[in-house]
Amino acid sequence: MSKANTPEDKIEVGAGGEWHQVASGEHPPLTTNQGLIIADNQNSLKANPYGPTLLEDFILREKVFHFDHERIPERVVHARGTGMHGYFELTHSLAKYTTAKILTEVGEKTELFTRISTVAGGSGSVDTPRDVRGFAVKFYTKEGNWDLVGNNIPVFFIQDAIKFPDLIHAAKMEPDRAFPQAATAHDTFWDYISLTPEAMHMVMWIMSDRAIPRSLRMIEGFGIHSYRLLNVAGESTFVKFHWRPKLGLQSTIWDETVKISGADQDFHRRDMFEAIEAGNFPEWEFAVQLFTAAEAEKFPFDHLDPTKLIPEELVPLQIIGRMVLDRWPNNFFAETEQVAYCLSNIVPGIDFSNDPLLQGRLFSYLDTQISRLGSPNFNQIPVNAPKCPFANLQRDGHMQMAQPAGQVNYEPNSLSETSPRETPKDAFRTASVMDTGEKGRIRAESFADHYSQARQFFLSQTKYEQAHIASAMVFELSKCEHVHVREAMVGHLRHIEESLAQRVAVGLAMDPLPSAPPTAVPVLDMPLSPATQIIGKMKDTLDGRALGILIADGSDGAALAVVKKAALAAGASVKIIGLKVGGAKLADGAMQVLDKQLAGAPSVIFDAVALILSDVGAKQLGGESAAIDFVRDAFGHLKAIGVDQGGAALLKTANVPTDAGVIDIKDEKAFIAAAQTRQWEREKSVRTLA
Ligand code: HDD
Repeated sequence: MSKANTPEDKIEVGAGGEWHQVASGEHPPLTTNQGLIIADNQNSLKANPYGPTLLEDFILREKVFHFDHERIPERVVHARGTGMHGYFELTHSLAKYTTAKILTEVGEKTELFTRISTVAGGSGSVDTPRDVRGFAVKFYTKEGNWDLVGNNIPVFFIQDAIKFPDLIHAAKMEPDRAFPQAATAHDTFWDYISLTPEAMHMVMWIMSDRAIPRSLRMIEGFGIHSYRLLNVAGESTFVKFHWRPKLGLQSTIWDETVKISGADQDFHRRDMFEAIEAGNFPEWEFAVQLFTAAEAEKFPFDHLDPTKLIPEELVPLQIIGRMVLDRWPNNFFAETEQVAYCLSNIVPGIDFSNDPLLQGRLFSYLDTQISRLGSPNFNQIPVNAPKCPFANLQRDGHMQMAQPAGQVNYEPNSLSETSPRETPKDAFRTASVMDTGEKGRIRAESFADHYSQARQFFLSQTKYEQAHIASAMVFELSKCEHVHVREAMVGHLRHIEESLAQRVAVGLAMDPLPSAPPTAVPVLDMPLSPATQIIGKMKDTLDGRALGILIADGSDGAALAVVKKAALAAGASVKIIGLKVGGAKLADGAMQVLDKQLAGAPSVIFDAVALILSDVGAKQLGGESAAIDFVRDAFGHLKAIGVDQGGAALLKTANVPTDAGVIDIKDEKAFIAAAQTRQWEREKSVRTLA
């Protein structure tokens, strides 16, 4: 709950059919749903002190009845999500291209609700599996709600919506055994993918560190499909939408993210909550790629194929606005769970393209809300209701909240002076596009190239990122029990890049290399696109990052204060960790209260660590496996480690070597500089890659 949003001295109560606020201390009486005041909320009505509970107890029955029905079906995909309120502000007008007010009224702030999610896991699954992140934004514009429902990856697995149910069945837990939860590392997923060559570009992205983000505040978002913008003259321009995080991109290391999943199941949700609570509102730039149909003709790929992206180097991004997330929802269920994104929520001046995946999605999202929310009136739920006027003659249905008055519920009519009418002015228009051709279950020939952009992506990565892709493939395929599935995947990799296939084959002890499947068209060497890197888009900063300082009895309080101050000044959040949360006795005898107990605060939840320890403290921690893991993992996950003499002694006990990323905290500036990035050069010394 954001402090700015809900004053702590107010709570909401329902009365007279409405929820309203009362001052704290007032304690409104607890009532039934009918308003009957309840005297005893602890004891059910019994025949006598030892006797049976009476069926007559309607207060008990009402309470338990409601509880029994509290859950609704979770989303079939993207069940685990974190939602935030915020606003969009336009900084550059696209009036030349569109009539949409949200894209033309510079300086205008539009309220929005954003939900960021994982895809495969259930609603209670961990925040940090290797997975795509959904990135859905509902803009409450003056002209109706506009839902932009994208992901943190700019391409998708499949080219046609008819394949989606199979893709998701294969990716989610296997139906006979009901595991693995929230993981693609299993046979059915890779079996399906190996038989779906169009997925190969997406495979490169999900095997990259994009699928293991450090924070939801440090991911990009993409609308993926081409949409159309329509201007006053009715001319249309194609557009792709992008979100770019102000904090830069940042990912984790695979071993680290596996351990984060154990240390803090809610790692991403908590990170977002704490940032908003602290007033560090996450922000994204909103950018567009604009291109005409004639320009699209010249692309060496079809932009209507959702397994392709338009490299930023080919069509540069134009930044036109920003999104700020500044308010945590008051109630998770009411808002984050009940928010219903529909791709069909669009505003005048924006229109769809013929992308076959987008066309299928237009049906699915509206349809699924009936299963989830149980009624076609889901649009009346506050988080889904538009904030502009709306009026129509749709009526009735389960859980109808509106009570329209009058005789007329049809159009046209001659009986009402006030009933809503068709209005061409400011209305939604569809782009006038000529579409002719032969009907059939067909895939365009221009969709046939499945490998060139996968190759372009792989070759555009830094050597570190390439190594991570190879290692991720080895990890995932090692979890496949069917050897022919592993072989089929390595066969595909040969089309993407032979050296990648070789690396993965070595990692799987697969010899000889399996043959590559036939391709419909030759694989092209496309110009590299460094904009697809994470490392290229990382920011050397502690802004939004966390420093963990490990101390014990006897630690130097002055040194602690200096490091903490420097880290805070650099924008980090700082947590002090030790054996007992109540405190540690510093060298000068003062008690230092701790933020976290060591057992619950392994180094994986921090971006950099400092070890400020006396010789006695180092000895004491040297006997604690949690402390040994703390420093070994910090080193293994390429983090900067600040040490004093005791800290260095603990490293020695843990057999952790020193290198350029292990820094004497006396030079706090050097430590802070190193803490702003990962020690990539260290990686080859700590693990075999691929
Ligand atoms: Fe989807 C949810 C993103 C293809 C069917 N999808 C959903 C959400 C996101 C995406 C972010 C969660 C929304 C929320 O937070 O409530 N989906 C995508 C992207 C796709 C995509 C970026 C490809 C470019 N999806 C896709 C296809 C279909 C669906 C092809 C069906 C044919 N998606 C759904 C769904 C969900 C959904 C079943 C589940 C819950 C919901 O819609 O509201 O309708």
